Amino acid sequence: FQMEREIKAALENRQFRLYYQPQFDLVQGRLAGMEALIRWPHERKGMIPPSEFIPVAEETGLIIPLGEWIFESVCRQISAWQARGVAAVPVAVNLSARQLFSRKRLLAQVRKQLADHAISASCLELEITETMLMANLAQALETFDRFRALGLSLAIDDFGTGYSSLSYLQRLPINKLKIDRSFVRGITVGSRDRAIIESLIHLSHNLGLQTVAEGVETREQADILRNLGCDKVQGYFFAPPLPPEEIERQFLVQK
Ligand code: G
Ligand code: G
Ligand code: MN
Ligand code: NA
Repeated sequence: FQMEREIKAALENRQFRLYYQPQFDLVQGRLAGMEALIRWPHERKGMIPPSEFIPVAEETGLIIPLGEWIFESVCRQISAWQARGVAAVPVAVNLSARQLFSRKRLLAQVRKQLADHAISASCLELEITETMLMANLAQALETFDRFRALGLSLAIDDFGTGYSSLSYLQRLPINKLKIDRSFVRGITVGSRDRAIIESLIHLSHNLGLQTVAEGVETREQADILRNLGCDKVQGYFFAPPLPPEEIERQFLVQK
């Protein structure tokens, strides 16, 4: 109950922050997108990792108001960047299962935020983990169809870790697969992880999907991924999740 109260208070007192982790195009080396990641700088406990409070927010239903705050903040940020004429790239937002279940509210919310901030749906991407997807396939299908109709782009997160029946890939209107970092970690020449990643990239491309490799920490990993034809990368080797001011300073150039 302690954590639940603290999450509520932190929402009311506007203590959450959104960080943004850049994604880069492996061919041109250009900024190609960003993933919004929530941060909670706690006055006494320091940074509380999302792995500690997102599950509590899920269980208690607080993920609904928290998720709304996240969408609102991301849309406000995109709009501010656009107003200042800095290069616009799509921003990905992580969705939780509970948000997926409250489809109507989620859709209404996203529509409202896009309208209020006068931004195009193509500026937003939604990420849903493969595990979540498989547990809620029917809901996900409906929700995804609606979001695609709105013009948002959709990505499967942590791909390769869930029990995926690959048949869902034909049925879902998705744009991207994010290859889980557990495969990237062991991707040396001749490794099994490399073989798996190579197959995932072929699979994605044959289905007309883009691939993003997560958790890229070394130049060697980046080079191998480029040679395998991976489209985009995200990871500490390129940039960690950063506050918006740092994103601007390091990556957003005035047009
Ligand atoms: O940034 P990182 O350690 O800190 O995030 C850990 C996990 O927390 C992510 O893999 C993701 O599942 C979850 N997470 C981070 N930000 C968000 C968010 O804005 N919404 C949701 N639902 N989950 C998030
Ligand atoms: O949503 P997802 O589970 O993909 O969240 C991304 C998580 O991965 C965040 O917790 C983020 O801080 C973390 N992360 C980002 N880049 C790296 C990396 O290069 N290595 C590792 N181990 N974690 C990373
Ligand atoms: Mn993610
Ligand atoms: Na992931």
